[in-house]
Amino acid sequence: MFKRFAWIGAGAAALAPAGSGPALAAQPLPWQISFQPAASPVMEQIQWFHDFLFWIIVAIALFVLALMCYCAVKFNEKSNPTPSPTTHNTTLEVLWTAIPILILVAISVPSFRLLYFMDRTDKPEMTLKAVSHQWYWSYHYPDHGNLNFTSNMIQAEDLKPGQPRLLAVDNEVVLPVETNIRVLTTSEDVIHNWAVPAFGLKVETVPGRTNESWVRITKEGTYYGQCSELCGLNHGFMPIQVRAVSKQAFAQWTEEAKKKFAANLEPESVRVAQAR
Ligand SMILES: [Cu+2]
Repeated sequence: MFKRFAWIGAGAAALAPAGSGPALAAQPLPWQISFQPAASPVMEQIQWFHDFLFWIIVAIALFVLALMCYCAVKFNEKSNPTPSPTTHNTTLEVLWTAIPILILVAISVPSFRLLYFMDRTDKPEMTLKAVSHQWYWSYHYPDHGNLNFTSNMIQAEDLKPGQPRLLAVDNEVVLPVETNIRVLTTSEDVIHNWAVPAFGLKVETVPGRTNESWVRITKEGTYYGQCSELCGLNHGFMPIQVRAVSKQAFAQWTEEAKKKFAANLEPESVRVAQAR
C-alpha cells in the first residue's frame, strides 16, 4: 500500500520537465505521505517492517472498534435494563493477557532482527567518514588516500536549475553502488545527525565519539538528507547530498577529486607545520 504512494512520488519526479533535476533524485516531494523509495537493503527492510506493523495496528483498531460498537448496542440501558453482576471471567482474563503478549513477541522478532542488521556490516569494502560542524559537513575517504573535503549548502540565490532549495550542496558525497560501505560519524562541536532517508540511515554524530553504521546503495542516483539533530542556529541549512555512481565511475571520480582537493590530502599535522 505504502509502496504505491512512493511510486506516485517517483512517477511525479519522472514526469517533471527535462532539466529539472536527476530522474532518480530521492528527496521530499510535494504531497508525499510515505517514505522515499528505498535505495538500500536496510531501508527495504524498514519499509517492510513499517507495513507489517501498520496491518497489525489496523487489525487491533478494527477489533477494538467492533467491541465498542457491540457493547454500545447490546448493553445500553434500553436493550439491557438489568445488568449482570458478573465481575470476573477467568478465560477472558487469560486471553486478554496472553494474546497481547503473543502479538508483542511476533513484533519483537523481526524488530530485533532488523536492529542487528542495521547495526554494522560484516564485510565493509570501503569507509566513509562524515564529520559534522556548525553548520556544514566534511567527508573523509580513508581508503582513498585520505581524500577529504567540506560540503556546504548552496544558498537560494546561487541555485542552478534542478538543484533543490535547502538540499543541494557545493561538494556532494560520491559513493559507489553495490558496495558495502562502512559509515563512521563524529562531530567537531555539538551533536548533529547524518540522515539520508532513502538509505534508512540516521546516525548521531557526537563530539569525542565515533558512531558506526553502514549502507549498500542499490540504485544509481542522487539522494538528499538533512542534519536530524537540533544543533543550533543553522540546523536547517546543513543538508546532505549523496551521488551514487557505478564502481568504475567512482574510481574515476576519486582520481579527479584527489586533484581537486589536493590541498586537503596531507595529514593535518603536516598542514599545520607548513602554515607556521
Ligand atoms: Cu547539525
